[in-house]
Amino acid sequence: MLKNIEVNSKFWNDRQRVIKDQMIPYQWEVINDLKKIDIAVTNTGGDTSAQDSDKSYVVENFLIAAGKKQGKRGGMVFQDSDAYKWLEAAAYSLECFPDSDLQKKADELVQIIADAQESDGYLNTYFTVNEPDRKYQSLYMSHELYCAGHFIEAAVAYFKATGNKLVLEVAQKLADNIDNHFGPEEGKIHGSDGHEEIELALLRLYELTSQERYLKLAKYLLEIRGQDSEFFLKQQKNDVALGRKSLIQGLEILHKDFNAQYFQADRPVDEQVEAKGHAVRVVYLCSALALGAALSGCDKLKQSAYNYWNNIVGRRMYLTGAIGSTCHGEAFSADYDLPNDSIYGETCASVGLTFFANYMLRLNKDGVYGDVMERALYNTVLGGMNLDGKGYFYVNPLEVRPEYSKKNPGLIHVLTRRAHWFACACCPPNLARMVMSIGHYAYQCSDETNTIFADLYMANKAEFELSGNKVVIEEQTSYPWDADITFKVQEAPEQGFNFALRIPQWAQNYQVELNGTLVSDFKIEQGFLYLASPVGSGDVIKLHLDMPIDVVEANPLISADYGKVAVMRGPMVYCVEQCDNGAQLQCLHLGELKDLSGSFEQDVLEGIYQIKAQGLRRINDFALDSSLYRKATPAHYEAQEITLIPYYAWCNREEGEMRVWLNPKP
Ligand code: FUB
Ligand code: ZN
Repeated sequence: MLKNIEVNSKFWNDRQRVIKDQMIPYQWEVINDLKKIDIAVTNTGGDTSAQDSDKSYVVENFLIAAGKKQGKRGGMVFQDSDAYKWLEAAAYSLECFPDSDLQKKADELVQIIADAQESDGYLNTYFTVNEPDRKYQSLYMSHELYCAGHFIEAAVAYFKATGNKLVLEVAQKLADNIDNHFGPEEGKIHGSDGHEEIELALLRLYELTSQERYLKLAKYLLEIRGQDSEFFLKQQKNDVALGRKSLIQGLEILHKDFNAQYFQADRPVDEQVEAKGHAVRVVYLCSALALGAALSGCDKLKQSAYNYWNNIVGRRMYLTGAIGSTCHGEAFSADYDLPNDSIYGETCASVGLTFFANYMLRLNKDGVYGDVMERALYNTVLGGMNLDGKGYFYVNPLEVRPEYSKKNPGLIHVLTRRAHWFACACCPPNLARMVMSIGHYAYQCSDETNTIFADLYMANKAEFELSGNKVVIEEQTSYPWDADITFKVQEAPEQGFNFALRIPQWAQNYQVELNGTLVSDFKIEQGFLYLASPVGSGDVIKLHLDMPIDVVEANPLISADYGKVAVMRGPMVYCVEQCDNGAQLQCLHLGELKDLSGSFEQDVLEGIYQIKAQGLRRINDFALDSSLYRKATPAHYEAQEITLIPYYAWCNREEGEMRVWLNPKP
């Protein structure tokens, strides 16, 4: 296993630093109500519950639940999760950048959370304070296990980073409380939470503690989902009969058309063959299916994970690794329905897709999972934040026109400026925990085959425990800007270890050297290059992947992209912005591949590989203010040099149009 990793990549360190210096302190102030929340006038399009004040109430809610403060609990029913995600991001931040002040704050928060936990292990400020008789009875909307899952994940990370015992005790007591209430036994609840998250968290707790009961419970919660497709409906009807109110302001307690698909609960997971309903829920479920299959060896879980994977990646994913085509229910829609402008593409959903891909890689060493992981990570996940760490996207479009977003209610969820914060603040801390833990995605190991797999390239120094032996590797590279990667084995057991390097699908040409000599003695299997002989202490392995500029097209079944092309280089998707290219970006045409060239520009957008295309712009010879339509007439063009930037860096200069899919040469 990977024991420690020090990420030295400038690319990742730059992003980690802004999260450490901007986002974590900002959110600390928000959750403690040390500052008024600066929420841009936004509509995230899905969750209609509005923050009714500029207070977050997050930490105050725990104090009220603990009886340490008087007052009214505030915020959303799942407001507790903001504290938990902050704690998890802080945990990974402490791993990367030890900081006694931050640790002190986090320790205090752990104590406050512990004080709010009930003696039987139950932990949720809404139900403890407001409706103690309603615990676990409104799981379609309550987010109780969702919040519990976020706490448990945070606890695992915080315990690993700091050794804080209290956090783990609270997590185990909470997991045990859930175990006492959910399960196949008579008298227990035979269902799960409307929003998946607990399943993955229990698996992570199992990995840490080796307590079988957590694996068993995670498996139960995965398998019970959808067994009774009316489980949530029955709870809703019961709430209505008892005259209870909706737990989410603005959402009806009982929708006219109850939709079990929204919760992935219309049928059991092993019968699911399509990604349906709320996208974040789907990928959290999928992550747990994949990790659960890897940990338990269960074939049914494995098959379910594959089914979901094939549908999402084969038919419902954007070029940028965004998922979720509609704002209605923040959801998947239909195969190949991938509109670029009215997209949802929630940042959390791509964080979840990254988790899913990473766990699939653990289940089956196939490089294709690494390709999707990179696609989601380098494009949508990173596009979710400003370069200065002060703004965030919830929705991640591939095409925008600010005026339409402001005036068309169907596009109002698509912001064209990143917001400082959101009433529903799920995305920024999700992104923070992902970026801060990026080192965990660099390698995986197999003790059985004595192999280290390099999955995600980044400069780092990593220590492993492999088959009981210590291995230390230093990796040097400027990836993702080029793909010359050097691994120096600094320590290894005498017999050495097997080394496997992921060859991304975009790398058509590659070569590998061992101690300065080109090697041809390797095999390629499922997207990994396996060196023929074990490597040992002192060995230097150099991998070169060609990273050309590529022009890509979409499957013609995706009507939104039909006839269009996009530009990629390595894992990065490129886009054009109005500030570089003028307005009416739909009139631009790329030239041929040979007309594209690029260079690394340190002074542009904090250092990017920028691409220039010798292209064309259609001349608009429609008389202004006259007609919209006419008989088709041969078009005229003028030459235009087109500037393309990596998608993740868009919207860091002036507000304006942006698009990813472009016209090819006419
Ligand atoms: O419901 C909790 C979180 O809020 C979801 O994961 C997001 O999609 C947002 O709706
Ligand atoms: Zn989110």
